[in-house]
Amino acid sequence: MSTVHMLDYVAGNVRSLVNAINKVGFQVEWVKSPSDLKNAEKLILPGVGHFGHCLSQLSKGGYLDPIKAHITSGKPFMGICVGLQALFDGSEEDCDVPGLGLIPVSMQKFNDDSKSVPHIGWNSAMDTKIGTSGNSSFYGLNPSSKYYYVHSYAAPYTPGLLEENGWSVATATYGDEEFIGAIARGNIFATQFHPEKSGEAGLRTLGAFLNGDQFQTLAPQTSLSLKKSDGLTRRIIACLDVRANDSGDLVVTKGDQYDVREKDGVDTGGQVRNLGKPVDMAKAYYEQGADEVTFLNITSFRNCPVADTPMLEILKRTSETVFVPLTIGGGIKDTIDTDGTPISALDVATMYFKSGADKVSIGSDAVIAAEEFYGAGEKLTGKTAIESISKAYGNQAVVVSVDPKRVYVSRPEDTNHHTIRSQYPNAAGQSFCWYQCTIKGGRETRDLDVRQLAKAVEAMGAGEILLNCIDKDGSNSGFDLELINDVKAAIKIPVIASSGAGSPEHFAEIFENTNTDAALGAGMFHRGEYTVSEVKNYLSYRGFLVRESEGDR
Ligand code: 1PR
Repeated sequence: MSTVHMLDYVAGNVRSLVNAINKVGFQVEWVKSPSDLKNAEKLILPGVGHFGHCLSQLSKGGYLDPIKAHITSGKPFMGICVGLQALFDGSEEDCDVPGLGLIPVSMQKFNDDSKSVPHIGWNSAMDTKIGTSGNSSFYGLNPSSKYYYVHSYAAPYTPGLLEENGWSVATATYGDEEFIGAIARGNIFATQFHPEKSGEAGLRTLGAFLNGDQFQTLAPQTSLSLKKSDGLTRRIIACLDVRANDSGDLVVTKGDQYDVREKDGVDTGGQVRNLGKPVDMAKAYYEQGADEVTFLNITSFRNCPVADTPMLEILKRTSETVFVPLTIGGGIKDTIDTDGTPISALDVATMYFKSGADKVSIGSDAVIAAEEFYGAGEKLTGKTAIESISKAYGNQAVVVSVDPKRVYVSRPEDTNHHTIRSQYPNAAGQSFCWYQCTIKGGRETRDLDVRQLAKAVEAMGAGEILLNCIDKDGSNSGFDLELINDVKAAIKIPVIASSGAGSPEHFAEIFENTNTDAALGAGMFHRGEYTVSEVKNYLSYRGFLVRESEGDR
């Protein structure tokens, strides 16, 4: 097998990249010291998180000059995400730290007046020359494919500026901002998106780089008239609630209002509902076109050492066949191992990232941290799980999963919490309600409302909110639109709507009536009532932009 050298200079989830490289027929050799770079023929520089931190780490480790020497020697070089940003002059994210200065542009933060930041999801990488100089593109980038991006800073695109100096550029558009999604010249190639998380389209691009396939002619039917409008698609996420069944095997389960035990049946009454095997089901959803897969380990690690939790094995196996982002939730908090050793939330998250997760999702611990945040007069301690994980791995790696329940009141003055006037009064005729946060899988309610939680965790550095709703969970009656609108209005980070999906129409309804960034389904997929592709086909028919799975074309 041919080899590619890779630099792992900051904590980052590189396992999925290694899996993707293996999948396209190459193996990774790690660069452990600057002198290893002399032996590198092909070099990949991945990167996540903070621009200044990444560049300072490279500089401190003595890597900057050997990287420049590799690039000037003409040997193949690929930068991914912050690895792309490193090639530029610098970034607004840290004005004191310069980039390599190979491309005379600086990264700017997305203007966040009208859109969620970070920019998370599937967007284009459209070669700017398509349609002007024939029908070819660089490194297999296809104008009708979508690629997975996650970043808050981007290189703004000025037509012609870089092309005049021999660069090939592919762009994406987020809201009204067009930015550089990929760039190449000679031996250099870099992508702002993550090819290893971009399904078949990403694997094609990675393979093209590794095989030195710089320019490719596109199929004649490739549309040259694709518009440069906002290219971000509506994200559809498949969620697998996983727990040990009564025989101790991890199974995918699903309940309603968080009760996952069978209610009737002579043989099944009281047992954990078993809907299938986690790895197989995740693969099936990937093949159906799920844009992300989320695992919620709803009983986290009971009775076994943290490092042996079977969930780690599930992630490892899943990440070998699923090339879209994987999120894992459940039990991410400071914890004590079965032998009494303390393990920090960051250590737990690190185990998950090393096993192939791209994001971790924090539930109960986020609620406790938010209560402490308000208790301390809205002061950050730097010590919470959210802060420590987002500092080490970047905000995009931290999702907060929220499990709220409606609490009705007669008048807003009857509570200190933020209320909404609902179109759906309760049986007592009360139409005001607030959304109360819960912990431990809904078993304990807390004196905190969902907006307070969302604002606190945004301040701590969470990158995304997974917004469940216990009242709607497993109901098949559609999402709680009022809840989503309430939370979206309070924060800038993306929100994933969850709980209640029962049909493709429910997904159209949520995208039409709220600004949610993504929508998640569980039971309807697990019970085989609809596939992810059926949901996407329906959304597409209704005029929403979705990523087609490559097999559908
Ligand atoms: O608190 O950090 O250990 O995390 C525990 C995680 O497990 C939380 O994210 C919490 O939401 C989840 N969880 C705990 N108990 C349950 C349960 O069901 N008994 N599952 C549970 C929550 C919520 C969604 C669900 C949607 C969509 N599941 O992921 O899949 O409601 O369902 P639907 O489309 O079928 O309506 P911590």
